[in-house]
Amino acid sequence: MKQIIVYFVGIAGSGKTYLTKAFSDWLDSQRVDLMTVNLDPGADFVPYSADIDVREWFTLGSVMQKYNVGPNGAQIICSDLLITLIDEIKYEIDLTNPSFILIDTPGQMEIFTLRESSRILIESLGRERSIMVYLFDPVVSKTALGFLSQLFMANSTIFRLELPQINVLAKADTLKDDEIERIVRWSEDPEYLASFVERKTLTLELFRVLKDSGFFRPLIPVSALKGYGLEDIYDGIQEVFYGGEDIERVLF
Ligand SMILES: Nc1nc2c(ncn2[C@@H]2O[C@H](COP(=O)(O)OP(=O)(O)OP(=O)(O)O)[C@@H](O)[C@H]2O)c(=O)[nH]1
Ligand SMILES: [Mg+2]
Repeated sequence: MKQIIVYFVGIAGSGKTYLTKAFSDWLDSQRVDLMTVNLDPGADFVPYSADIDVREWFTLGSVMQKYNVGPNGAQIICSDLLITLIDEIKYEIDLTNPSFILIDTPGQMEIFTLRESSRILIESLGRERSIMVYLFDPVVSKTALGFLSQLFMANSTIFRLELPQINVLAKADTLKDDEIERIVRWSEDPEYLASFVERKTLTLELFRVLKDSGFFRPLIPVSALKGYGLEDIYDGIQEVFYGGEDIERVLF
């Protein structure tokens, strides 16, 4: 089995860090060897013991002070500084050579998805064995337009990072069963989603085109808190790498 690198990506507060922890605990329970990497220099608290942690080199606070910038400017500088750590990260990964590497990405999604350093990191660590788990925020997903917005965001990260993607409905334990059912059906059935959207310009035809363009992927309800959906993520990853799916097809 080849080494697999999993990037956890989603909007701020969507549950990336706790899902990284839950998935790492689950892999551990299955006796799969893994490493965890915290790429968020702004994290106050990381609930898993990160094998590699950018905060050992710099933190958002230290960069704000050193460069006399606010938090947003510091995020950008931190992202650029990431490039200087790539050799070190590779070295540490090669020392342990685990089956899975779980990468917890910075809180502000756009910092990770839009800055060039992330693409360089992904390329350097090995794009062909990398995948992202994209978290749909449960609160935003409750309305059809909120769901649709996230569908576009999820797909824009594919355009940018060019990685296959597993979509999960994060913190599903905070939703009622009928809400989960509806949101999951939205992810599978564009016509059903269209029936909830009251916008003249968003025609059924548009939803069908998006479906044909591969925008719709089934959402896996997960809960880091309750520990469910983790095996489904694992199965989804296996399916992408070993299920005979053509990665080009998964991507585009
Ligand atoms: N109920 C519930 N709460 C969760 C779950 N996962 C995370 N949370 C809570 O949601 C909040 C945000 O979770 P994080 O994992 O820190 O989210 P994040 O995307 O890493 O956030 P940033 O890195 O700060 O953008 C925390 O207070 C968690 O306790 C879950 O599965 N269920
Ligand atoms: Mg986090």
